This record gives sequence, C-alpha cells and structure tokens, in this order.
Amino acid sequence: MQTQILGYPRIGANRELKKACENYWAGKIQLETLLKCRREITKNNWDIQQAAGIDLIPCNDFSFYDQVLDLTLSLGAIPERFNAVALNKKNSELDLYFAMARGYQKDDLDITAMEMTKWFDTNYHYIVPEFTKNQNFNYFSQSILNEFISAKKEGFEPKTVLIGAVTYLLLGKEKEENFDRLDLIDRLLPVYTQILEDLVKHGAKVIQFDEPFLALDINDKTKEIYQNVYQKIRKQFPQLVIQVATYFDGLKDNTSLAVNLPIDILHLDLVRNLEQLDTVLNEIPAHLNLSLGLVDGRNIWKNDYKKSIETIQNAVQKIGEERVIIASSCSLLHSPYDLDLETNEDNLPSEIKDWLAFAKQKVSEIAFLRDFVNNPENDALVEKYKENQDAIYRRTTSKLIHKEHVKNRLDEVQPSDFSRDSAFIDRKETQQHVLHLPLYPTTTIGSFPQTQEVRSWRSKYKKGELTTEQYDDLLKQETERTIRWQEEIGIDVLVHGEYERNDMVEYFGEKLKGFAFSKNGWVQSYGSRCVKPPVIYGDVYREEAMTVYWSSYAQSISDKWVKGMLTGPVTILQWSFVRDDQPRSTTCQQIALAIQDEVKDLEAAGIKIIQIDEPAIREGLPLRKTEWQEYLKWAVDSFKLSSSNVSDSTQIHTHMCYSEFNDIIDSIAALDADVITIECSRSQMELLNAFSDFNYPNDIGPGVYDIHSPRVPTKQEMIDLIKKASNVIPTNQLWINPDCGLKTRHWEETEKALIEMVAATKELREIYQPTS
Ligand code: THG
Ligand code: ZN
Repeated sequence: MQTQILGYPRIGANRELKKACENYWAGKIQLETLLKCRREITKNNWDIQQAAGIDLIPCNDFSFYDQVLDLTLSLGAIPERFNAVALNKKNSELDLYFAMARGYQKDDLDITAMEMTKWFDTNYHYIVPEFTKNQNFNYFSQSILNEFISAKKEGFEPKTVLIGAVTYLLLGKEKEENFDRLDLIDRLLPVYTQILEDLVKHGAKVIQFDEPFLALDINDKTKEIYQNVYQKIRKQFPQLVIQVATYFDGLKDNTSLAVNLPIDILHLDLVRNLEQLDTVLNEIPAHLNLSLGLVDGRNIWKNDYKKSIETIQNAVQKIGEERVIIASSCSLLHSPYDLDLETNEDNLPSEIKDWLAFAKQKVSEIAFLRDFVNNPENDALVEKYKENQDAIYRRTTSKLIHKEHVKNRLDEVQPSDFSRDSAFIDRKETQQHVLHLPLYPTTTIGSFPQTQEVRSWRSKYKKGELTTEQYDDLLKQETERTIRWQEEIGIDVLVHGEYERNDMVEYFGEKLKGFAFSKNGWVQSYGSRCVKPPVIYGDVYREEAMTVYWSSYAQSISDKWVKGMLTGPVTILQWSFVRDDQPRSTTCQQIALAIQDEVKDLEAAGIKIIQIDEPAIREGLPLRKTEWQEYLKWAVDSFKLSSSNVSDSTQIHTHMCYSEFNDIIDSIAALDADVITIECSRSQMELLNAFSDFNYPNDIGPGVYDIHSPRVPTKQEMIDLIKKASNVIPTNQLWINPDCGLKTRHWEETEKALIEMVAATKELREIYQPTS
C-alpha cells in the first residue's frame, strides 16, 4: 500500500512567499532572493512529507501566483497584449508571468491583467486562460522540468503534478465568438507531449494529471475527448505511471468513463463523496490502482481513523493492498500549514485544538493509516490509534459544542420569521416617508481604504502597545473624518468605513460563540493574498452586540443616514471551516439567528438602513446541478431569517460580487432585500439583463465603476453606464454606487472616483425624472 498527497500549501508556514512576492513587486528585493524563497519552501515541504513517510511526493505543486497561470506560461498561451512585456529584454520570464497576473503599468504601457475567478467551490482564485480561435501553444517555459530537476537534486523522486489537458481547456474562456475551446485539444496535446518527453528524459516515472471536471457535469463531447486524450498519452508513454486525480465531487455518471481510461491510478475524493467507492470497486478493471482520498484537504478536522480504516479494508478486500493508495481528498492547498504553530489558548483553546489537523498533521495521518493497516498489532501504532479515537470521542461529547438554547430557538422558528410584514411595494412607500431619498440615491458598499496606518493601529492594539481607549479614539477619528468627507462630497447614504474590522468574516467569527480562530491559519485566496477562515466548532449564537457601537457612533455624528453593515449567514458559513457533525444548513440557520439579533439591535439603536452582505451566495452553489435547488432553498431561507424580523420602515440592503446571476435570479429575488448592490461595471451592465428579463421588482444598485483597479473612472463613463442601466431598469429602482468595498484602494483614487460618481449622478438627475 502506498501513500500520497495531491499537493502541499506553498505560501510558507509564516507566509514567507507572500512577503517575498510583495517585496519583489515593490522593487525591494532582487529576483535571486525571490527564487531562494521558492527553494526554501519547496525543500521544506518535501522534507516534511519525506519525514512523515509519504511515498508519492508531489512537485510542481508550487506556484508564485497560481498553478493555472504557471501552466498557461508553460504552454505559451500568452495573450497578445503582453507581447511588449515579453519583448522587453529587461523583463525576466517571471516578470512577464506577474504582468499576466497583475497587469503592467510601466514603460508607457498600460496592460490589463488576465481575469481571475473562483477555483471550483473553493475560496481560491485562479487566473483564467484566454483562448482565441486560432490559439497557438508552444513549449514556452521550462519551469515544470526545472522544478523536477531541482527536486531530484535535493534527493527526491517526485511525481509531477500537472493540470490535465481537458480540465485546462475547460478552465479557460473563449475571447472570440463562434468556437469551442475544447476544439483546441489537438493543438494543445503536442505541447503536453513535449513537456512529458522532457520529464521522462530526466527520469520522471509518475505524473498526476488533475482532472476535477471528471467529477462534474460534462457533456458527451467532453467525455469523448477525455478518452482520446488519455489514449494518446498512453500510447506515447507506455512506461509512464499515469494518474488521473478527480476531486470536489463524486464520479457519478462519469464512473465508467473514468475507470476505463487507459491509466494506472485513479484518485477519488471520498470525503466529498464516499458512495462512489462501491460503484467504482464493482466496475474497476484489473490493471487500475485506486487512490482513496480519505484525509480532508478542505477542512481542518482530525481524520477519524476508525472510519478510514473500514473504507481502506473494504477496498483492499476487493482489489488487494498493492493496488490501493491512501491519500488526501484533494490538494492540501486549501488547508492551513501547521497546527503546532497555534499556541494561543485564547484564540484556540487546547480542548478544541485537540480535534484539529492542518496540512502538516494531515500528512502524518495519511502515513499512519498505511502503517496501521500494514501492522495492526504494533504497540506504538495501536497507541496512536487509541489516541485518535479518544480525541474523536472527546469531540463528540464535549460540553463546548451543544447548546440547548440554540437548538430550541431554531426548533421554534415560525414560517413568519422568514418574511417581512408587507410586500416590497408597500415597504418602499413606508421607507420613502422616513428616508426621503432623492432619485438615484448614492452610496458605497461599506469599507473605505484600510491604510497602512489603520492596520498598524490594529496590530499595535493586538500586541498591547495601544490601550482599548487609545485604539478606539484613533478609529473614531478616522470614522468621523470619513463621515465628514462623504457629507462634503454629497453622498446620500453614508457608511462608517469599517476601520475596526480586519476581514469581514474573521471579524464576526471573533465575536460570535461557537467559533474559534487561529493565529496563523492562513490559506491562499489569490496570488499573495490570504484569508484566515474561522473554525465553526459548535452551536452558534451571539452573546452581545457586535457592530452597534460603531454604527451608532457614526449615526450620532451625522444628519444623513448611515448604513449598518453586516455579513450574511451564507457568506460567514462559506468562508469558514465548518463543523462536519451536523448539516451545513443547520449551522447556517444558527448563524442567521445570530445575525437577526444584530439586525434587531441595530434597528433598536436607530439605524434605519442595514446592509447584509452575501457575496458568497453564488459560490456556495453545489458543483452538480441536481443539488442546486436544495442548497438555494436553505441559503435563501437563512438570509430571510436574518433579515425579515424588522419593521417595514427599516430598509434592508444586500451586496453581491463576482456573480453570474442568470441561472439563480429567482433565488436572488426571493431574498426580497429592499436594495441589492451588485458588481456590474466590468460587464458594462450586461449583468443587469438578468434582472430586467426577470422583471426584478426591488431596488438595484449596479456598480458604476470597477474598484479592483486603481484607475479613476471619468464622469462621462459613469453617466454612460447609468444611462445604459436606465434603459433596462426603471429609474426609480436604481441606486448609484461603486462595484464593491473600497478597503483595498488608496484614498487618493477613492476620493477622485467618488467625487466623479456624485457629479455624474447630479447631472443625470437633471435629465431623468422618476418613472411612476
Ligand atoms: N474575505 C474572505 N474571503 C474572501 C474575501 C474576503 N474571498 C473572496 C474575496 N474576498 C477574496 N479577496 C481577498 C481580498 C483581499 C484579501 C484577501 C482576499 C487580503 N488579505 C490580506 C493579505 O493577504 O494581505 C490578509 C491580511 C488582513 O486580513 O489584513 O487583503 O474579503 N474571508
Ligand atoms: Zn463586493
């Protein structure tokens, strides 16, 4: 029996790579120092796996920014607009690579970055390959080979991880009309062949092709291409051990296709879908080895050895132990690094820490499972097995988890808790009596720039270098300045700026009961950016108000309306590590009740407009369409449970970003938020068609400028966009706002952009009268 992981996190145990990259971008360190950082991280990752006794150690799972972009560069699929960057001799290959990821504003060039999108249903974002009809591929970068060679030099015999050719094409996007990117497969495969030839020449024996699309809904054409691709690769490389890795869902209707591919190892994600194992075991041909993804790469709970061993024995009985590999469910990229670094009892009490495993611990779990199945009588192993089962038992019986009052409250929820008193039309009138907002009300999404200064106050406060009073004073000054500035430029609905918050989910996690948080549990979100998802270990409730202090303060110093700002239950769930001992829907509804408490407290404190952000509602959609309806039902219910218990005169807003709404527009409407603000400017308001086709009844604030770029939009651009919006949505339904929060922007560009936005609005108010 062998062991493997599909990939290891690469940001560094203390985010060394993040810091090195950001220093390199700022011109503070040389390329050599950056490359040295890479060598240290990969060497350390390989050492950890070797020390734990992992058999198939991955290489090429490292990336400076994103593994999809790495492959794009290797395959030479470089969009034409970067030619000037590539031709400039001063730029290294890595500079070109970073330009593709981040855009390039230098040497009189202004080149936009490639698009970024979510990696399946994770919070990781990849750089989307861009394909044209006559797309050429060529063996451009040797980085895959170089990584293999350097692993060999360090004394390892690694397997190389590559995104499979079919998945690679499916991850990309057609930049021209009238062609199907899958038709590029014949141009693409020869470059894969070149890379593989190079690797084999240098001694590579095992390749892992990641093909997660095999576990998703795919059409017949894709299925056929899958067969052809692996037949070709098999024919060209008869000696190579070829593994195809699937993850994030089960094979389901693709089972026969997958097990009959001419490959040597098939990897299954048994955390996401255990049922597939029996089907696969029934259909598996005699030559195929099976990799059992048993240790969860997407969550932080200790593996339950008893359950895993039952599954392993089931497989061993059917196909023999020499054909079984024990593995992580997917790459450990989505796990934090090392639980041993968590030593702060206040953040993560040892009782809870005892239930967890981060990447480094998961590697040991995998090795243990193999050793124990091979030597079930070994005393030391038996001891470890018992320790594991004791920890699992301590978790199931812990007093920390189950709170009767939370369960009772959820049991007592009534149908009326899920809807407002009156229909939207009537609420709108009631609200207008109170709020007196003009045509095209202007607002922002919530956060204002989190400057280095603001971040330094928080870090000093956390280290004890500032007292609570001093910290509060500084935040109050910053909040007041922001309020005054919004008043001055003439924004209608103000925000307080959210200076007291780090990450929107971490902030609420720290305040809610049932959550624990790590000090160093960083997980890569995109490029050098990381998030620290809180751990939901128990029943969730709110003990005291979380945001009322700051919202009331801000409202008390202004005559204009100040929005209360909350994160919605689905997003808090989606961006946390969630307990696996009850359905996600139950956890979500518990969070919803905690948010409901906060909404009521804000209302009681005189806050008339409350925004409950749900940016992650779309990404929470299951990967398989058959499961959508069930999810949407509880997701919408959770939002309504959090937002409905207010008087008609209280205006509820929500905000969503990165959203293609077309296929879920009825659920968006079912949220029944009085106002929804959405990201729209990049698509030139095309997103609005979904709302218009649906006759979406409530108010909408389509973002009129892109906040992901430092570029300041012109007044005319925004006027054009608002006019475009007014063509499809009645004017009295429209709000004017940026695309998203402003926390990652600088003040300079923020000021200019918002002043232009207000000017554009004023000009339009002269032209358009409200539609009645
Ligand atoms: N919070 C969480 N998840 C998210 C987002 C978020 N997922 C989607 C999207 N937003 C991802 N975008 C970002 C944007 C910025 C950062 C992380 C993810 C970021 N992180 C700091 C960094 O890496 O420097 C972390 C330090 C800090 O918290 O100050 O800036 O907003 N949960
Ligand atoms: Zn947003």
